[in-house]
Amino acid sequence: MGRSKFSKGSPRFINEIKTLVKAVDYVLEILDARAPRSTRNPILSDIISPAREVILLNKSDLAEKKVTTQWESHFKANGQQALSFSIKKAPTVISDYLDTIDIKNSSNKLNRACRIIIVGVPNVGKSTITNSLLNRKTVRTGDKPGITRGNQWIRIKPGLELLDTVGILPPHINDVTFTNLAILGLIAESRIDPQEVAFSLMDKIGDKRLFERLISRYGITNKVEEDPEMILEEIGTRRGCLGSGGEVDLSKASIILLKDFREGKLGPISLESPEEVNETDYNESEE
Ligand SMILES: Nc1nc2c(ncn2[C@@H]2O[C@H](COP(=O)(O)OP(=O)(O)OP(=O)(O)O)[C@@H](O)[C@H]2O)c(=O)[nH]1
Ligand SMILES: [Mg+2]
Repeated sequence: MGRSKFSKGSPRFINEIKTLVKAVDYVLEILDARAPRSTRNPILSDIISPAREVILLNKSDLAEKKVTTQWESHFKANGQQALSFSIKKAPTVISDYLDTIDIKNSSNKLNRACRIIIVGVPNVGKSTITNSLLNRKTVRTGDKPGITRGNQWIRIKPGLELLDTVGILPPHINDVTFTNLAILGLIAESRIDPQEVAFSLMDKIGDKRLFERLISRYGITNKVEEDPEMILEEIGTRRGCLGSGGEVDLSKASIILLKDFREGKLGPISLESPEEVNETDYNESEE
């Protein structure tokens, strides 16, 4: 049923990251707390042992607290080290966490600095986390995928080096993951239809009975009967998204809705929970 979607350009980076991951002492895999399974790279989880990996669920300010807690427990129940946080709200959380790792001891044992690598799909906050560990130097961050263009080693403190990496998507992405990544804005615009993605987001909002958030955000007064298409029409009318013939441009309205979701303007919304997820939806089209 599911399509296999090849993400152009990834294999080169995947191989490079695979090599680096094997050569370092610890791996911090950053996930988006709104969609931890969809933002996890199965290729990496296959090659990293849980003892060397920490799963960091970032952007918890944008996700539903209860669901994020469930994800953290889910990973821990599977024998993985996991921590959820918002680096924006709690900028010291990772440096505090690294203090718990016995860096000095590891670097003495290794006879060189302890090396940590930060990996993850684009835009999950890898560089923001890296910056949180630096005092003066900064690396570039930005609200769109693909900001970091090359891997860079940074000396955090004596005995500790950290590598901020380029965000990569796995080479094969199934339908459920593709939809979640598209809602999060991680799939190239040329590969998606914004209206289709907005409908998928509204399906999720509807399932959580959160339509009233849309109604109040956009000041909708007409009776829209929680109908996604009508809501999109209303957003378009109210935000002046009109086509050349004066008709509402649903594509432009969809882009507004998606941008608002991504920036948290609709309130915290989780796109997937460990309970809801049907593993076969994720696995059936993977190669
Ligand atoms: N709301 C919120 N935004 C965050 C958080 N962490 C990072 N961001 C924002 O997410 C965007 C992407 O952050 P980056 O640090 O550039 O992400 P990255 O993973 O390095 O991205 P690439 O280099 O493109 O792979 C930026 O606009 C950050 O300000 C967070 O905890 N909460
Ligand atoms: Mg980056």
